[in-house]
Amino acid sequence: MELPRHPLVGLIMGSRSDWETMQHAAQVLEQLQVPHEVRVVSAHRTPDLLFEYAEQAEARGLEVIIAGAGGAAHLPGMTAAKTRLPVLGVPVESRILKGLDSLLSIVQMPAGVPVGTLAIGRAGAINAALLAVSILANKYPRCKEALERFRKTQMEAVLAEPDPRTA
Ligand code: RP5
Repeated sequence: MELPRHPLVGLIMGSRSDWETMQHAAQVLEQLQVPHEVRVVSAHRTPDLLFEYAEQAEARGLEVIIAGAGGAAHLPGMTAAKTRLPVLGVPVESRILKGLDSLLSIVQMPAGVPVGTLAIGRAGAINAALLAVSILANKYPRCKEALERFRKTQMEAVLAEPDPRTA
C-alpha cells in the first residue's frame, strides 16, 4: 500500500519542556520519512483538547500515537482510554525523581487499557518512533524498507568500529 501524505503518527507531549526528549522521536520519524505531526497536549492543563485529540485521531488518519510525559504522567493512559489506536508512552525524565515517577505513572495501566511503555528519556523516545514504524511496516512496504535500512546502517556502524578506544 502507498504511504499516505497525511500524518500517520501523532507525536504528543504534556509540555513544551518535554520537547528536549521527544525531539529524538521526531528525528527518527523524519529520518525514516514517516509522515507525522507534533503537538503539545496536556492531560492536566488542557484536558478537553486531549479528549478531542484522542477522539478524532483515527478519523483524521493517524494510525499510531506516541505520547511523552513526565511526573504525574497521565497523558499516555488517558489518550489510550479515548482511542483504539495503539498508544506508545515515553516517560520523560523528571528533575526530582529522575523519571521513575513518569515510568510508573505510564506503565501501571489497569488491565483492559494498554499503553506500550518505553524506557525513560532519549532511548524511550527513539524506540517509540522505531516501534511506531514497525507497526506501520505491517501495512506499508516503504516503512518496512526504511526500518530494514536503519537496522543495516546501525549494524554496519557497530561492526565498523569494534575498538571502543577509536573515535
Ligand atoms: C508534565 O509535567 C509534562 O509532561 C512535563 O514533563 C511535566 C512538567 O511540565 P512543565 O512544568 O515543565 O510544563 O505534564
